Amino acid sequence: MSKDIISYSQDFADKILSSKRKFTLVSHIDADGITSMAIMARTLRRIKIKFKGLFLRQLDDLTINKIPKDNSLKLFLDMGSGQQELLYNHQFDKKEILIIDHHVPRSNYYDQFNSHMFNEHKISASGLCYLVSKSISNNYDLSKLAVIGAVGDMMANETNRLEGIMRDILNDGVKEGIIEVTNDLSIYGISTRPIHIMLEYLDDPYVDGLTDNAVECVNLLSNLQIPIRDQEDWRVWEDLTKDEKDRIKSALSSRLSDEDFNKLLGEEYIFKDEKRKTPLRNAKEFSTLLNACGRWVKPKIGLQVCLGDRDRYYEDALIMLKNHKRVIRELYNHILEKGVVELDAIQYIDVKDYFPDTIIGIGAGMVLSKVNREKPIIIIGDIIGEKEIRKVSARSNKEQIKNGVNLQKAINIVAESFGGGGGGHNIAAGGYIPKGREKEFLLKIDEYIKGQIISK
Ligand SMILES: [Mn+2]
Repeated sequence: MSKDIISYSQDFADKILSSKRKFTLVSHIDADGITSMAIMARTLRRIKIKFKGLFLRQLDDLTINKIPKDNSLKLFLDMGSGQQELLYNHQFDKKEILIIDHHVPRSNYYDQFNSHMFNEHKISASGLCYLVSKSISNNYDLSKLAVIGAVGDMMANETNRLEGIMRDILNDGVKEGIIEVTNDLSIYGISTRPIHIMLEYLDDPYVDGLTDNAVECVNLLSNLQIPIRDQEDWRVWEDLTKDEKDRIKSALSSRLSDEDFNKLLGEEYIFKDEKRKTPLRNAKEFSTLLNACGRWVKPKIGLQVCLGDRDRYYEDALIMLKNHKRVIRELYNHILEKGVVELDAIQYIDVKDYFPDTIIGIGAGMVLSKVNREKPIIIIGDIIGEKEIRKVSARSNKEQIKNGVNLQKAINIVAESFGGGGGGHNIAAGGYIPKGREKEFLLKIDEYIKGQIISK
């Protein structure tokens, strides 16, 4: 490595500062793309560089026509490194393109700041944008946006904490006094979900007697002498005292294996400058709000929230988030209404094009306890814009795994034998198969899982 990532980010910042052109920022519509756009927009505004913004679902043959043919400097965020040939073929000049990206670069025709050049694999595009921004000026406050993008892009998922250079970025936010790192339960909803509902919704790991069982969750809390309401409102995890939290944690740990219990623990990044009991209060919920805006193709609403709107756009974003959760709930009800088809070792349902492929795995996980708990569930669905391939999502549970089920292997091997692909974990996996071969695929995966159980 000839240069380290920090000094490279400074060189890259100089390229931005020395440009006399107007800017066009082009970014992706997910949480990482939206926060990347927000970081660069704020950075350029602070130094009075004019720019326009453009969000793209992806950069391909169709969408490239949206890139203006003008003399602006096009700064690509969270995309671009893998599409340099496409840009080149569309006659974009080397002088009018800059790229900040963390996807695998395909070539190096244009100037790019890409984490793969430094062997950094746990930094988001928002993290890279922040490094550039910090080289331009002391924009430490923007570290919060960088953290949201990283959490949204699942950079913290493997170890339940941000690592490497992303950790240094996190620490900038801590030093600024805007981020607090807690090492505690790390699950969705610590700032907004009433505690009994937070427990009821636990699905990874599934907690016997609590998951999907609101009555038992309320009972547990009353047995532990933890009030679920205060005078004004339901209490959320963030409202509890350390002692109350410890009591819940030990109740959970007594119901789970050490391995499963540890899955629930990890870091949460709390934003002290945001209102309590809102989805802006922690990185997981903030990034989910942005991803919901992206899935409904309204990234600009998310951007306005990142830029500070807490009024009209924020209200809209809350509606997106509600919609997102509602669709997941509809999928859940749809599966229960239609019912699954049972084979010897699996059960399945084809949800056609009724739901976005990005959420069918979430639905499969939620519904498993309501159908046959002894067999893995497989959901097949269409992928928007794809005619040739279909999405497959599979979910299992602890008991099935004890009996030998390993969905990661099953999906990976069987999908590949059909010319598709996939993977994941033993309890949850997903992949792609060619359209028209669903029946064969299901029969083969049924055989394969039968084999896993027998050979156990
Ligand atoms: Mn990204």
